[in-house]
Amino acid sequence: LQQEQALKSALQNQEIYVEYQPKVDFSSDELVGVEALVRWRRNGQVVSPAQFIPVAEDSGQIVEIGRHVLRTACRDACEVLVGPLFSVPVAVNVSIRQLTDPGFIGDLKAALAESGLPGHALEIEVTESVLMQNMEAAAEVLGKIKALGVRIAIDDFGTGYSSLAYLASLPVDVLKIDKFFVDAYATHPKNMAVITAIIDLAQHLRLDVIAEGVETRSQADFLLAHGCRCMQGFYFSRPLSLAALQEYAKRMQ
Ligand code: G
Ligand code: G
Ligand code: MN
Ligand code: NA
Repeated sequence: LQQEQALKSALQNQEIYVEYQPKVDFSSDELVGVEALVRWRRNGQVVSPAQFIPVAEDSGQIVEIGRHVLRTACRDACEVLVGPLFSVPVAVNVSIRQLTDPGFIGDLKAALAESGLPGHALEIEVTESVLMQNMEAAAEVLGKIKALGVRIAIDDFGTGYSSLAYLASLPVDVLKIDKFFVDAYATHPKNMAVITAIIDLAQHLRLDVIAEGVETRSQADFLLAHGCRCMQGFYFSRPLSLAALQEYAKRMQ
């Protein structure tokens, strides 16, 4: 309850902000997207979303926080990422509570309309486990998101035991290989097989694929050698402030 109160004033006092982590095509060194990641600066200290998202999820405050992240990300992306010479999508994470909130599609439309961001320049990241928890509701709302031209990525892919038949029926654009497999592929060779299987699956389903949590050159080399060009992780960049992203995007152009 204390955290709940604190989150409430955090929103009012604008302590909730967004950072952006670049997604890179390692074969061409091009910026291909960014992921918006929420942050809470509390008394000068940054609180991890891993700590406060679950609290916000239980209290329902995730809906308001999520709306703030979505609006901020759309506005920032319009400013920094979308132009006549340069256009890459911004990805926003959404939880099950947000996805199944009756106001979600309205919030999405409003965020696009007020920012002027085209639908195809926005991507929604939903974790695989969320989709599996609530298949029917998820399928319905994903269809509505897709109807706005917005892209859909399955986050943390490989950890959620998807039914492949179900997956193939969803209007999904991207699979994000969970960092668990990327971390451990060298020490646990079975994870190599999981990674290459996900890359093959994406190719056969004609989906894009991106690996997350890439921290070393050898991980990047391995992924590229197996047909996964797009990557995200500390090897390329940590999550950045909007100003730092702007600098990063300029250097990559
Ligand atoms: O940014 P960081 O790697 O610390 O994020 C930790 C977790 O919080 C990740 O699972 C990430 O998906 C989640 N997360 C980050 N930003 C958001 C957000 O805006 N909304 C939701 N629902 N989850 C987020
Ligand atoms: O669950 P999700 O995939 O959205 O999690 C994203 C989280 O992963 C963010 O909190 C981000 O800060 C973190 N992250 C991004 N790249 C790396 C990386 O290379 N290594 C580690 N350990 N964490 C990363
Ligand atoms: Mn994500
Ligand atoms: Na992610």
